[in-house]
Amino acid sequence: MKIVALTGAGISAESGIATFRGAGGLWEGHRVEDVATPEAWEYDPETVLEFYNSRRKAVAEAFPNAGHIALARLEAKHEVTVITQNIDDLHERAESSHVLHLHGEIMKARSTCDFPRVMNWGARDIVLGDLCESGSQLRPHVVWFGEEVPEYMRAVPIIAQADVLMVIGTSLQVYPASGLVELARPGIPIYWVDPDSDMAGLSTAGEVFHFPEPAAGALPGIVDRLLESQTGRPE
Ligand code: BJW
Repeated sequence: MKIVALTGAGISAESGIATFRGAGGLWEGHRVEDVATPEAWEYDPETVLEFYNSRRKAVAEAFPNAGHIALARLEAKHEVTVITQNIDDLHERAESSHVLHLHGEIMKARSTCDFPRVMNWGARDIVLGDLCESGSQLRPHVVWFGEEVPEYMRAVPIIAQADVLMVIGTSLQVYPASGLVELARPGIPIYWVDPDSDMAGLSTAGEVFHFPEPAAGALPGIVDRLLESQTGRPE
């Protein structure tokens, strides 16, 4: 079976990485909407770099949790793609083989010249004065509000071909990632794993099975059943 997991900040919450919205979803008083924009970068790049430097450090110190590890285990029997909105590398460190990052990767840096180059950067800080070969300032390789989401077009056919979709730890408040769920084929099982029960963002023709639990608790059992299942349904 082709299984696609669309993940958001909630899957990394139990690894100690804060979510964006709701309790704890602030960074020193900043909302992500105020810091993760090209305008913020233009007017106050130092604050933007500090925001990402502190988050890069948090990611480097974190470990994949039982949720990330369970998803990787699914590959023993199924063709699995993880489409994540997260910029952390916890799916990769849990050994998921096919991970598509819609909103970029914090361990990479990108030049700000006309033909931007992406480079592996690792856990160290990016500071003003870190330049690419052609002399432009480096920035985190992430997608800010108002910027295009280049990986979106790669995600569309992957979702559209899924036999099973898992939607894990995302509020589905950010476009265009939020619209991907609507592209699932009618009737396919959709495992929605999120302690929040507000279905406002979840518009789909699939058959939704809600697990209102933290991902690290719920996913190991769900994965065990999917490894046994012939139909992909949680019977
Ligand atoms: C748990 C849990 C546990 C907790 N276990 N679960 C007005 C209307 C509509 C759209 C727009 C509008 N104005 C502007 C827009 C467009 C804008 C947008 O959507 N804005 C909204 C805020 C309204 N989008 C854009 O600008 C995007 N670009 C764009 O649209 O370009 C045009 C385009 C058109 C067509 C095709 C392609 C492009 C770019 C969006 C970039 C978003 N970037 C960020 C920052 C990235 C870098 C960084 O990380 O700093 O991405 S914002 C932030 O939100 C981050 C996340 O990936 C993203 C989504 O958040 P997520 O993952 O859903 O987290 P939360 O915190 O919201 O939810 C966590 C969930 O976990 C909750 O449900 C909890 O209950 C749950 N949970 N513990 C399981 N233990």
